[in-house]
Amino acid sequence: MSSPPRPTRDAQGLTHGPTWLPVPRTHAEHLVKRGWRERRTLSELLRAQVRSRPEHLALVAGDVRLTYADLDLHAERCADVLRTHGVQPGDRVLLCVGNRAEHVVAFYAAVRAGAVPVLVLPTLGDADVRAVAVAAEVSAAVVVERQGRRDLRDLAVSLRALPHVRAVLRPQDLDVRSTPRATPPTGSGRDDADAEDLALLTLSGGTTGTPKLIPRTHADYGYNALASARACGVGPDAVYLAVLPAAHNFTMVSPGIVGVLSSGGTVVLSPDPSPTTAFALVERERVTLTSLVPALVPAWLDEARRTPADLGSLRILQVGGARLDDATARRVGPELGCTLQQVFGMAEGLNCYTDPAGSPDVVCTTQGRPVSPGDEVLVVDEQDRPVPDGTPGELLTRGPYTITGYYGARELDTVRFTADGFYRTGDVVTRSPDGDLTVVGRVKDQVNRAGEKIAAGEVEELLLARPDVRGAAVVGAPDPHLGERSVAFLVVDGPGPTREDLRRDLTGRGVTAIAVPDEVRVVAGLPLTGVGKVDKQRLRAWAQA
Ligand code: OOB
Repeated sequence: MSSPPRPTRDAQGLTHGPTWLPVPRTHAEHLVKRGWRERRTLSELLRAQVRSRPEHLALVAGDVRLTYADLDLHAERCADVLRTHGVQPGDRVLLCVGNRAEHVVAFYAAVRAGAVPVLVLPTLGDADVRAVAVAAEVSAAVVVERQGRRDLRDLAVSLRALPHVRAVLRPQDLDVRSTPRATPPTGSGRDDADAEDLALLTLSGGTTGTPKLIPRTHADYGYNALASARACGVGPDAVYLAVLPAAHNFTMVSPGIVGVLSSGGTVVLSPDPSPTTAFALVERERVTLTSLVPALVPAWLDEARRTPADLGSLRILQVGGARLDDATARRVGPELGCTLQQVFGMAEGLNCYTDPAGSPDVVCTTQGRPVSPGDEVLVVDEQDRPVPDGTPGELLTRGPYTITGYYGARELDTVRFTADGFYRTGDVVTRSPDGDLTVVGRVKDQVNRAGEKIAAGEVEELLLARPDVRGAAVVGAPDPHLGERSVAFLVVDGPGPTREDLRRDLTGRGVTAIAVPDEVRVVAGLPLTGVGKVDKQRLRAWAQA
């Protein structure tokens, strides 16, 4: 393969030349022919619904309730606000808004103006947000002033000082609380974009270093959203509750906000992920679908036992973003009275789902199958040689909505993608003969104990099977004798097990003695990343302390 063109930087540090590589035209046409690529822009997908059901409820957030016609009008007005601030087609616009109506309005407004929203979680640190703004060379930003206890006003000031930034707006500057009905909505406007254009930049889910920018096009993101909506049975009667951060890919496109709004359903944004807030919204809005990370599931199951709220409308609970242990998975159906759907996805593309009508065994022990027949998956050993079904190996993937390179990071691309364009996920999986994938860990998430490699994920699964263990994470800590020793952080009911208890329990279950954690630390809770995945970086630091 010849090396792709490289961007260059001028004296002010601005880049010129390609920062991302579109799929070659001929391949894009092949994908369109197979039905694996959307031909309309994200904005056109929304407009089609505005035309079909203008008075249907599209978005609920706090006291804001917008019909499709309202949403269309607000997006149009907000696109004008962005244009007034100098935003032009192709410009990047950073959105750090949180679970507010303005996140959705500004997203569609930016897209409508032909600009490229850069989706940032309000929990991302100031330095990382600035690094993202610089890497994407954003020309404008919408930044919330406060998120929980966090004050983001200094961040907004520092973004304004960047040479390429022309405007930093607050959500209230977009004024979605008033109802503009001056011009009747038609859903007939035109966009400054083509389906094969860059639609948005989303951030990688990694917990190390500055997040990488992921370029997604209208064609691939729209297809991702609609294929996912089909897999989840989402149509106009769907009411989706966004509990996780709205800017995360799970909440945006699996099928999430974009999938539901492109299918004529209703999106409800929860201001926080607590089950009390969420259950009240489920009852009030007759929510049919919601999505969680595994760390939230035990608290939801506990609250379901005592809540007075009627959860009868809830049809599917999606769980993904990290491995859901089998024991908790089996509790979801009986205790919440809805169907569990496991979702294994990544901002880089690939989305896998379990079949809502599938056998409970498969639904509770696997993370599903790729949503598109165009998705290719390989499970390989260290030499990239395919391993037999059932054998753990790294998952490589290529497909109609999976990127083949990051944004403006050509060096990284050579490491994270194979020469023929497969993305190296870093996830260790097994594949069943039926094609169901089970995630068993991360390539590097292991403890190297005196040369024996212990897969952290496997030990965590064993620990979580104990009735007194509610949360478990295993990391390595430097050890003068072993090189690394394994430390298990446990969230427990009651006094919790000692190391000796675990040794007896695990070896009694036939587990090799090496897998028994060398040290057990009981903690009140596991540290989580912005979206709610266990933060192993922090745990490694704790383990060393
Ligand atoms: C989602 O996206 P990201 O980009 O924040 O993180 C992707 C990584 C995957 O490579 C994998 O390591 C992990 O998160 N992951 C899972 C998982 N789902 C994601 N690991 C085990 N079991 C699962 N079910 O996290 C994301 C994007 C779209 C939909 C759902 C999740």
